[in-house]
Amino acid sequence: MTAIARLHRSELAVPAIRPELFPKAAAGAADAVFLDLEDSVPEAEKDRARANAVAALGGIDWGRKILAVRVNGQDTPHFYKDVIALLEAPGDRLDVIMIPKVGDAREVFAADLLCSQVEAAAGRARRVGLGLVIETAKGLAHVEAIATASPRTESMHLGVADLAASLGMRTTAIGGLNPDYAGPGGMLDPWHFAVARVITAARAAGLRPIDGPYGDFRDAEGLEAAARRGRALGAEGKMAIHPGQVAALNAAFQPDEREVAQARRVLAAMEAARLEGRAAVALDGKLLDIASIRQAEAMVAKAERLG
Ligand code: 1VU
Ligand code: MG
Repeated sequence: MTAIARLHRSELAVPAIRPELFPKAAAGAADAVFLDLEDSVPEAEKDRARANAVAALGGIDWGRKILAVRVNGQDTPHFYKDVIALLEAPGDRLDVIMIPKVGDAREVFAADLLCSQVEAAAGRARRVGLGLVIETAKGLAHVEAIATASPRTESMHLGVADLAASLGMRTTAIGGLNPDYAGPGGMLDPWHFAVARVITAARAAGLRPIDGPYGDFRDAEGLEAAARRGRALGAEGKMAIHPGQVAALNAAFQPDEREVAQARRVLAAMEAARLEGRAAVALDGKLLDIASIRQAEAMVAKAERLG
């Protein structure tokens, strides 16, 4: 099972209660946009936000972006209404339904079943995808089973604020470092375990792993550093909560020319080695072996996909 290869470097959150932001998000450079019905919408505004999102699916030109709507959680009275309204809406522009606070595989089966029923009843030809947000201790504990529970799933997303609350992490920040979590060499990343765990489960299931947002949207340096950390571990992209973060994320998750050129050198060196009947050689004083081919091919393939 491998999710459709889509460009997913940046994913901008847009509160569905603020429809005046939709055209700005559509015109911006984010690879993915999600209209949020969940935690950026007050309880009393849930119906209005849902109606705004439904109207925006066909009412706005979203270009080639991944268009997602984050519905309310399955432990709320809104979830089924959100899914039904989105899938009964005319047109088939919606790419992904994002489900927050996924706790175990049964919740994914239930969501898949509901989607299948509504799609069949509405005569939708195109199957909607799922984006699963891992942001609770329970979800993190079951992340591998969650990742393989439905063939609809395309991506897994780390939700840092809720995860911090659920794990009892002592912070009110959204992403970033914590001075209490410092080693002798300086700051350590308290999100490391969760990020690595979600990336591992997602990659093992052929899904796109998307790192959680960096809430301090005026701190460009902190965002850049957080994006580099996610990228270093294998994240495909990162959520943005402000349009000012999008360009930096697109740049961070784009393989750069030097990296791609080096990957091509690795492939050339390994091809030369193969012709000599060898599988382990040195390039620039460093070991290359057959695993190096897989690393380099993954990087070149991504660069080619991004054009
Ligand atoms: O220059 P203009 O006036 O034309 O535009 C403003 C503003 O309207 C626009 N803008 C956005 N456009 C599209 N999508 C957005 N999310 C968005 N945010 C702002 O950009 C221009 C500059 O805006 P600003 O600096 O004046 O920002 P505001 O003070 O208006 O808004 C800041 C917040 C953070 C409140 C806003 O960006 C926002 O609501 N972000 C998304 C929040 C969200 O969806 N949270 C839930 C998902 S993330 C999560 O779960 C966290 C763990
Ligand atoms: Mg959340």
